[in-house]
Amino acid sequence: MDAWIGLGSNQGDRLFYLSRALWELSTIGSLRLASSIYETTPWGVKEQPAFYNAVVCIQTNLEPLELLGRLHRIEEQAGRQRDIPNGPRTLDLDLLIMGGILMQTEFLTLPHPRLTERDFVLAPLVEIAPLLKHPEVNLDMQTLLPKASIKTLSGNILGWDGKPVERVV
Ligand code: PH2
Ligand code: MG
Ligand code: MG
Repeated sequence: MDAWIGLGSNQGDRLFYLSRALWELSTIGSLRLASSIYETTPWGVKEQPAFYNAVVCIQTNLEPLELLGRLHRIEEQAGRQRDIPNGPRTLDLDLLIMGGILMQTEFLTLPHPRLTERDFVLAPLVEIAPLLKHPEVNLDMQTLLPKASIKTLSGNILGWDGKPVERVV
């Protein structure tokens, strides 16, 4: 099943944390797609450093809660502290969409409940999967991005080598 995962970092060496997470994710499933890295202004808690955000797709046979556990372990390895909600973090891995699964539990909601609002998730998704349908609202990513209420894109886009790339989403 295809699992779409959002990556974020705004503490320490952001490129290092994202790159190591990309590697770790490639050991969990087979890596199918990875977006560029978007520098974004923080949403939620404003007084914190800018984020690097990206989205990747891996194919995996894991169940959603198993995959979530693996993501948490990778976050912990990156020294992630869970203290301030929406506050600074070395690494955040969010399970966004898994196949067509709709689920709502104490531990995990799929698709991610704030996915449709956040341009820092939708812009990288539009880059790699413009026609991917949100399994609940049934609209594709390129349709959802212009409607996003949370606007954080700074215009700076990097490749995984850390060098700027030009891409219009
Ligand atoms: N993540 C948050 C809170 N705010 N802002 C940006 N720009 N990017 C994020 O990934 C982000 C955020 C909570 O996970
Ligand atoms: Mg998270
Ligand atoms: Mg998050």
